[in-house]
Amino acid sequence: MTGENQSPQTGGTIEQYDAVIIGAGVSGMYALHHLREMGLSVRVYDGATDVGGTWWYNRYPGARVDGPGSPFYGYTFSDELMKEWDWAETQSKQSDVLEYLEYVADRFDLRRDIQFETWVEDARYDETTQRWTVETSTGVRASSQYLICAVGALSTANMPDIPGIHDFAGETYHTGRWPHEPISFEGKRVAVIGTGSSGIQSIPEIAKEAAHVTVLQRTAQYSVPAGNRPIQPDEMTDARDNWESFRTQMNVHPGGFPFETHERMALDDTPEQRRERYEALWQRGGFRFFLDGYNDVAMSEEANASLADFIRDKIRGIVRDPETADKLMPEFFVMTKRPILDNGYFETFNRDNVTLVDLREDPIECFTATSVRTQKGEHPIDVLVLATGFDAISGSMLRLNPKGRGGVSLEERWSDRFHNYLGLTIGGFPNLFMIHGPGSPGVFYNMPLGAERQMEWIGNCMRYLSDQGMGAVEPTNQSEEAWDAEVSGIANATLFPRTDSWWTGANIPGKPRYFSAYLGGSLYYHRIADVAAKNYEGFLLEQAHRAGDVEAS
Ligand code: NA7
Repeated sequence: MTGENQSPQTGGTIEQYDAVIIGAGVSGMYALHHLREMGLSVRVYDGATDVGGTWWYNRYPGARVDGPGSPFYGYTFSDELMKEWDWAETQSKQSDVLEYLEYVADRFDLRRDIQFETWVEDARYDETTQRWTVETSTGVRASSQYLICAVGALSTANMPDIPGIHDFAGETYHTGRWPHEPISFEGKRVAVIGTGSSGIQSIPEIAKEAAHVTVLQRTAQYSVPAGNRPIQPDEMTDARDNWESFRTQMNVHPGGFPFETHERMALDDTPEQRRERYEALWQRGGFRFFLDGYNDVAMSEEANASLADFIRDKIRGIVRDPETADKLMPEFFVMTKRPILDNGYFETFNRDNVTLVDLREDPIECFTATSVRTQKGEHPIDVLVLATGFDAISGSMLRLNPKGRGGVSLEERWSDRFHNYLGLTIGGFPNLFMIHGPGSPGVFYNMPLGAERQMEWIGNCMRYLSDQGMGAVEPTNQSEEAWDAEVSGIANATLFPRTDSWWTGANIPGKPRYFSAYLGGSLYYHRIADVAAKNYEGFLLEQAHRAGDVEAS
């Protein structure tokens, strides 16, 4: 159904669609393609000027894929796309990933159904019509049966609230909101707050150019060499020639990559054998350092300590000044914050123009117009880089703050926990679907592939509703509670919830602190398929109020 209606309240025009998608990043782009292939009318809204989502925003120096990388970080839905696109490096640069996404947008003619520079300011469910109405920053209003929230797990920037930060008169940039024009650090004194992936990727690049870099570190981090290298032509050929087999492996692998799994446990090996294995993996570098080691590292304190000690020794071996090396010693369970890949991060502290401030022993007091003042001294600066991360996983849903049945807002519904069923749906919010939301594998899975698989489930659910003459679907409270217990049960068997991280929401003051991602890997896709096979067990289906509301074909 496509068309326009008059709004009863304002008399303004409301565009009519089967589905509205919020976000034109990796997930929203696929959602659009998939729903269009199903024959539905779809409109996508995005605040940016083009596709890419997180890859459009995160243009900071050194930004690269920092998980298992190319050629397997990308869409799998099109064999032609796989044949046509050449990846240059294993850890693709942000600009290469963005170029790929732009190519996908061209290749599948996506932009004709995307309205850019349009921020969705409100989304409300109408129980009578069983439809959502969205209001946007450009004044465009739209009504749709389905609302697909592809709002990004890492897209709501975390702006630190530090006394005087707004008095700072120099340039300030957040890594997740990086300007499009080139930023020169030449001859400038720069302070970087934050040593997560974004800080650790950008600090070595900034230090190459700046007069001086002051790194303001709250938590010392484990990081391993990214092992980035060019992808050889025969590797791309192999990936293409054996694509069917790679894709099958990706679908069964716990993280969505075509890697062998193993049953090795650290505690079954001697300390010497462990070191040998860690050393070989360190020399190769890349995210597989964490995957190809031992399976008990995320479960057992003792196994965890063997890997943590190894990395701490590496840091001590790289950083020449022992006092700086001491400050760089991470203390939490390794892997319980997002593992980090770097290109010469620890080596950067051997440069004369880099100073490390440990905020745990020397906290920031305030910013002035020209400096950052810590308890032990004043650091004059020209540029402030905020590598302070995101209100992750649930943050962008809360920023959207849709209003469901009875006008209840998501903020109210999620005040204590991120209630959801299957990481896809929320009770009281019929016909709303999330991609990579809380309760799903999200950032713990190959995100383009995860988006495809979640979206296929959503499309099938929509088709089922249409076939059954149903107008609305939402989970019961009991199914949400059972899902919450399942998600928490898996997480609580690991060390992950024991560390403060953006995975647990601990980086955002006042946020419910618990581990909300589904850690069961590809088991998730069996679980959601099983629910569908049982005629959407755990969901309430409501008859369509008006004929013609459901036209999924
Ligand atoms: P992260 O991993 O959340 O890192 C943010 C960093 O900023 C981290 O070191 C935080 O310290 C630090 N931080 C945040 N707020 C403050 C304040 N107020 N004062 C001092 N330090 C602060 O975000 P990233 O963008 O690096 O990484 C997200 C990425 O993970 C994503 O883009 C993928 O690449 C993978 P903390 O550790 O909380 O003590």
